[in-house]
Amino acid sequence: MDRRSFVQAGALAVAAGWPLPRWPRRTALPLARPSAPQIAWQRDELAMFLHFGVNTFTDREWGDGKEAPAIFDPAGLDARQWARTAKDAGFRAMILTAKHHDGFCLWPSATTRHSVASSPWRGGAGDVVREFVDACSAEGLRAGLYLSPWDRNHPAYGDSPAYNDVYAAQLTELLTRYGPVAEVWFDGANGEGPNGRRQVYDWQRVFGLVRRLQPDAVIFSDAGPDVRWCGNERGVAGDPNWSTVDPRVVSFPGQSGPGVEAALQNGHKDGTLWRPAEVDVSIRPGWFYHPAQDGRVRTVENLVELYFTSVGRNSKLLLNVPPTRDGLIHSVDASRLSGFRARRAELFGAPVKLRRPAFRPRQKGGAQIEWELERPAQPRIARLAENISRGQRVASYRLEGSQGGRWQELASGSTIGHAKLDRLASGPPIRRVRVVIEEWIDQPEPVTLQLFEAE
Ligand code: FUL
Repeated sequence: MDRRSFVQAGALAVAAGWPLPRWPRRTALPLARPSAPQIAWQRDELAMFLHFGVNTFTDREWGDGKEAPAIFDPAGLDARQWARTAKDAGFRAMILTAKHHDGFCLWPSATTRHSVASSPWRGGAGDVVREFVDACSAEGLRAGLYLSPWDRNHPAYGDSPAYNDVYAAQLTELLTRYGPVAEVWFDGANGEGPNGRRQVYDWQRVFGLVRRLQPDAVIFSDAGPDVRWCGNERGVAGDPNWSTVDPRVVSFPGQSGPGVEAALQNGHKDGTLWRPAEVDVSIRPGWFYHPAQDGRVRTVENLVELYFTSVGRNSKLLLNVPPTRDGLIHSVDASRLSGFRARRAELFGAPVKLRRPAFRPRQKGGAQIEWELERPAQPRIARLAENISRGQRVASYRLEGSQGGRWQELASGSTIGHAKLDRLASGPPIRRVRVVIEEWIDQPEPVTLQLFEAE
């Protein structure tokens, strides 16, 4: 019997010291659990994506690989400004496009002359990747790198074995020269090579190389293996959002076909592997900086909305903030980010104090945990969390409040995972609150609840 066909109705064991009902494990498969790097990845909650390169100077989104390196000259480049901006806004990691589809390398690579070494920037002696990782470590941020497999410049692209060697060499440079890399980000783009040649990537080799050179890094792609794409670029994780997947459904980056989008969005309730979803979205309409989009930067309220639909849905927000031609984060973007931080502090700064948690199995199956509020309050947001180091278990829940008598529903949902944020229906002040777990997929584990009053 697999976990899908066995929805356990039983009791929920909560904080230590509470009676722990003994449920025999009746599932055939072990429950998937995260690795230590996957837990660290998820705890970051907020990461900043930086799309930067020749497109910044040509005003394009996808370069064709014919750009002259001479155009790359970000005179005022200051990676510390990127890192400070990220850190001040509460971000814990940054990911840089070391090479985008145009093939221009932001570090001096031995595999090509199409790089910063051929540009006028820092007299051809500069290394954006170096400045980026140094800035990350100076500000205590974890560094990640994006290396596009599609390369519209390299002459070997389309000659599969030859280009796979080039790509492996580039990855080796990035993963051996710059210290610890927390995340390696692979998109699945697989455009045509010269004369219509088709490049066949060797993903097993690529993933194996990352494992060998940076064993603590998580590998992101549509097909993980550690972190999966959330299936859209709108900033919205699926609901439900299982961190577990059936690896047979999306088996390589860039795969399309039936079931792929739903698998990326929702994961699989009965998935055998831990592969949580990452939400990548840009603060501007484009991934790269375009002056004409200075008036179209997301508002603070919109960023808060993204927080609810990503972090608040058991995902991680990878928010793209592209540096300008000067090599700086634009002042409009920077002020939206500090507004985002200030608004989160207002919303989540002062949790309502909860006490005397009580666990009760329900007669009709399921379980509930009840808390007393230290004083009557009108919470507007709830944050639920499972201890994901023990897997993801809750499949359906209801949050209810009471003034002392009848219970009223405040919110309901499906998955919880690392974090689930719910906006609550307004009503009279409540004195008690309870989480009713109606469905879960394995032996219950603790869930925690925080309530916030600000709107
Ligand atoms: C995609 C790319 O084609 C876009 O340019 C961007 O880098 C996005 C994050 O990934 O695959």
